Amino acid sequence: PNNHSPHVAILAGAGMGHLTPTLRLAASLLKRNCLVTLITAHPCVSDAESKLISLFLSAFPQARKEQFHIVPLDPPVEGCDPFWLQWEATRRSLQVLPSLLQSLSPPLSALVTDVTLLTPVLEFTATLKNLPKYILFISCARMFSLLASYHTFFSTTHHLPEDDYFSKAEFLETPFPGVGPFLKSSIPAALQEATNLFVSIFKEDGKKVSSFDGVFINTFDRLEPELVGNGAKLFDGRVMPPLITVRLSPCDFERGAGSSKLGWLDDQAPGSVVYVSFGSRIAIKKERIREIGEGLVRCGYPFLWVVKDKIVDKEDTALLEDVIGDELMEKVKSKGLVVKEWVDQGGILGHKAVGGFVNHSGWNSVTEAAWCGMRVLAWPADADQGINAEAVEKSGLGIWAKDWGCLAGPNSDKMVTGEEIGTKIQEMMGNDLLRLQAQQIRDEARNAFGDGGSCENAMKELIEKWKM
Ligand code: BUP
Repeated sequence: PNNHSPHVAILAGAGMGHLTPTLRLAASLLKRNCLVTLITAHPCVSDAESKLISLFLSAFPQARKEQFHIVPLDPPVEGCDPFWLQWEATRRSLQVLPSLLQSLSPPLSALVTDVTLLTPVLEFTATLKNLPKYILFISCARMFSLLASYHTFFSTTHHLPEDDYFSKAEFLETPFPGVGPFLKSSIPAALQEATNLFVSIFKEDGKKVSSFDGVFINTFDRLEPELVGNGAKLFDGRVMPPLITVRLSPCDFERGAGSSKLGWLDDQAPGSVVYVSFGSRIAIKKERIREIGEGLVRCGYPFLWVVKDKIVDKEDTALLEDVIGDELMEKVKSKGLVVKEWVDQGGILGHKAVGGFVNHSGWNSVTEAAWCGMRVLAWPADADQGINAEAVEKSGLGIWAKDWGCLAGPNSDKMVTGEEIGTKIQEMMGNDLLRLQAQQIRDEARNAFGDGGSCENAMKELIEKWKM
């Protein structure tokens, strides 16, 4: 960095699905000679988050770190997702932001904020008039269109009144240009309950996206052709911020966070292994975990299976045997590798032995699969995952087990047997067309993000603009 290096502050949000792409963006800016100040909340919800921040800071000693203290919600809210609570508590703890940002030297060229913090960030930076502000959107562009248009769903001139809007419609038409209707079942469950805390955040923040100068988003044309490059310029009488597509794929500093099971993978035949992981924060019921195990035993392919049955890793203390049961444990041991720990997903997806990925379609996982040309069997739980699964299916990256309902969460009562799971995995692993499509997607991703590609050029231009 020199005098002409832009200085970018990045405000991180809670949860590995948010922190991981945030640190990848920070790493990418540092590698492009920007000065970066990372702003994080203290304390983090999970151990995985604290560990990743430390790994990042050791790998990039030139990065600056600022932290602010979370003021816990008063009165405390019981029984709510701890990551949502952290988002809400963070929103209420950002009064420190103006003085913190003003104290940074050299003066900031830009601020990038996690998508969960939009309204308070605008409020607390209102005095910093000339500071360009960007959103880091950690999901797909289609989900962004839902955020930007969500408040208009309830408009009484065109739609049903709020209370029965979701109970009456199968599809939700969005007025957002270029975006087809949403399947009601793909819309996050929380956004279908008029009184949910998340609804008010989403409505309030959705109206504000147009106050930002741009949206960093990890997607590319082949995954979402109807949105990337054709992003709406105008919507609801507002000028929409441009979508800045960025490649946020696994970085070297993440490697130390978990094992990549290299020894075991090296012994497996190329393309033979099914990798199974449902992200960092989905608690799956024991009965379902056991059916998944039965399915893996039946599918006939070796597998690497990451088991998780608690939302927050600090509470995930049960022994693997107790979660899946001794009998199943014996069966799975002879056919695959089952672990209950953080793994190096980037390393695993890039290993030549791995031939398919069964996952919940968290957007980071989907884009990591796309980057590695790995076919996917999507079994979404909730949140944005149904909308992400639509992109998996439409782009040809994978198949979506739609008739299984939700993997976990409020609408996950449907019984899915081990036999069904095993058959569906065989369907994915035996599908050569899918394998080729996934490889094509990888090649197109590399073109878009490679030197001279459209995304790379846009990023260079932006950094030049920050220097002015
Ligand atoms: Br679990 C696990 N190792 O063992 P998603 C996850 N990851 O590297 P989520 C590991 O965490 P949200 C593990 O590669 C991805 O980058 C994985 O993000 C990494 O799902 C990230 O896929 C998980 O978006 O977050 O965790 O459900 O709810 O925000 O989508």
